[in-house]
Amino acid sequence: MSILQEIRASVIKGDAAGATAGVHKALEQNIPALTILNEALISAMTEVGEKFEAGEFYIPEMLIAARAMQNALQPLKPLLVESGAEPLGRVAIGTVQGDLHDIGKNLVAMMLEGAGFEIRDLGTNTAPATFVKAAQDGADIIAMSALLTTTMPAMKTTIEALQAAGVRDRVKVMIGGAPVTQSYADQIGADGYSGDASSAVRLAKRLIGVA
Ligand code: B1M
Repeated sequence: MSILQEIRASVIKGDAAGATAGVHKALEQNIPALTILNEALISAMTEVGEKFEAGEFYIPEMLIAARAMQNALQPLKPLLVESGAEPLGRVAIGTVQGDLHDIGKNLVAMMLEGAGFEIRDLGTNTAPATFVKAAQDGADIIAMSALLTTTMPAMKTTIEALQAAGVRDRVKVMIGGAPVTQSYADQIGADGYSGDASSAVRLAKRLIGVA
């Protein structure tokens, strides 16, 4: 079994120590951090989701796999987040109200930080009022993540709350997460959508006019 397959298997079975040790080993073998992230860690979570859908995994298995992934991300973080000079802009990022998924949101935050943005992480289950407050406090971009079809509407509610508070024109709004699409972004009046953490960086730069 290759080291990437080993890491993948460790995450799926929720072996945090094994997954983290595997990442260290892969780095020693000079495997790029992004390859480890995409081909071992994210790929493992995709399989965990498939197993959940097939009724082979339940919530506890998803939780321990998520914990293994979060642990295994730690040695990659310094490589994905290279410190920039002046911040390009301020991003307030959160998972929307009702939604507790944070791995994708954390990855997007990490990559944006690596690209030179200043990040304010609002966490999960973020109320529209919390996004509004972040906009009032000077965020340039409001970034919302949703993993559930049932929580996507909170993105619309948040944009409406920004409008109601009179700060919608002061910020750019970007959205993402597995069920989110460009057409949903257009429908709710977001300024942009991206499907993964790398394109989120390109989008954020475009939104504030630095790319
Ligand atoms: Co949940 N869950 N979960 N879960 N979970 C999904 C999302 C699901 C697809 C599983 C499945 O059925 N196949 C399904 C959603 C179905 C749907 O709505 N269509 C689901 C469900 C149903 C649920 C519960 C309702 C289960 C229940 O209670 N019956 C429950 C809801 C809890 C809640 O939030 N209120 C629930 C709970 C959980 C756990 C807590 C156990 C755990 C989360 C732990 C954690 O995050 N700390 C969990 C997990 C782990 C998953 C899966 C398996 C993995 C998610 C993940 O981390 N993916 C997931 C299945 C799947 O996604 N394949 C599933 C890896 C991550 C890197 O990808 O988050 O997509 P992702 O992020 C990507 C892109 O989407 C994008 O970039 C990231 C990096 O490339 N992106 C953005 C994300 N945010 C972005 C923002 C941007 C731009 C890009 O701009 C701002």
